[in-house]
Amino acid sequence: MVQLEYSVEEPLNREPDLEKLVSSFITTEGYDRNHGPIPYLDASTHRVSVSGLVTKELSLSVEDLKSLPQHSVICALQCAGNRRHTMRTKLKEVNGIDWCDGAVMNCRWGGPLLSDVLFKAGLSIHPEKQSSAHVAFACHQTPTQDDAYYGASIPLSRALDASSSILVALTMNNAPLTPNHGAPVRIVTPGIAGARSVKWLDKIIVQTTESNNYYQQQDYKILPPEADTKEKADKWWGKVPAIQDMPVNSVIGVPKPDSVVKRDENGCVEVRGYALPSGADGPVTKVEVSGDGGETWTEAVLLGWEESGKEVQEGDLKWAWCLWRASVKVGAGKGGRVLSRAVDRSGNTQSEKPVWNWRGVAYNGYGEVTGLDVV
Ligand SMILES: Nc1nc2c(c(=O)[nH]1)N[C@H]1C(S)=C(S)[C@@H](COP(=O)(O)O)O[C@H]1N2
Ligand SMILES: [Mo]
Repeated sequence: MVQLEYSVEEPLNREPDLEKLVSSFITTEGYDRNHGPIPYLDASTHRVSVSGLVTKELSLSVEDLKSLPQHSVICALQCAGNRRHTMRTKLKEVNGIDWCDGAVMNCRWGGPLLSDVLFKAGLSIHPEKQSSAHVAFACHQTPTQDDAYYGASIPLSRALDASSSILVALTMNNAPLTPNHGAPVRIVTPGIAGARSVKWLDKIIVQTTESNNYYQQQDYKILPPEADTKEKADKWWGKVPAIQDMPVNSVIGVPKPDSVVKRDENGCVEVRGYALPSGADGPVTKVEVSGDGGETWTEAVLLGWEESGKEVQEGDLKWAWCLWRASVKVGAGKGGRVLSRAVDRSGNTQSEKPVWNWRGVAYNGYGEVTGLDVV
């Protein structure tokens, strides 16, 4: 029997304090998102099978995975429900955990490339089927809130592309994975919603269809606004694609909402936050802030890797978040508000008028801090 912590009824879901989160380029204590209990697996006996449309089925131990070439990637891993609280409060009530802006972490992950693991198994798939095929990941160690297991899938084309840096990860920040983050092995999908980064991985399957799991089929999808009741949502799940790439985003971490902020001699306030590129379109190239409701914008300073010490190389930044700092003019008085907006390498921008969706996922309206008492 696998030892479990937490339960299907009450899984561990928590996010760190935002000010702390934006104080370091590499996140040491990230958020936790679980749809069931946390299993404590034995790394010495755990196995990951590779099956489906492959020429040779594999059953890999952690040692086998360590014997493949090891890669590392710094990437932001973000729950698609990050910022749901803002959608709920600014637009309309949504369904799901009330995440504020902290359901994201920027870590260094290590392990073999998924593409190398797939190459080792060899593909046995009709060329015509290859472009629409998927790679499914699963964890059958425990049931989840809505299904008998946890599963997800991504397009095979993305998985086979070594430059997409998808890892069968064994380490986080140069240490073995901890149980809450998926020990001994998880998938890490840079640029793609956290829901596809399956923890406690035990199966990789090459298949012609998407994962059948609840979290691929009936959750983590952007339903159209007309799907505004459970009955209507149920009609839409099968018609809307599963979220893969996450959209460009930015968030203000400092000052905190409803806090007292002091202006400098120029009438400016110090603001700090993080910004995320869209999918594979990183890095973030520009962040702007506004202290007058979007009339005028001031460019922020992007902090990048220099802040995090020599361990990080500049070329590492494609999948990473970017921390930023700005000094912005804000009028004195109560009810002060500052906005932020980011642009990535491909020119993707945040939504000025974000659209409501039933599950409150992939919110990327402007970053915003409100209720400031500006003195
Ligand atoms: N096996 C399993 N993997 C999982 C989940 C889960 O509930 N079970 N949650 C997913 C979701 S929705 C997210 S956002 C990330 C969260 O990863 P973290 O807990 O390490 O932050 O893990 C993903 N992988
Ligand atoms: Mo998630």
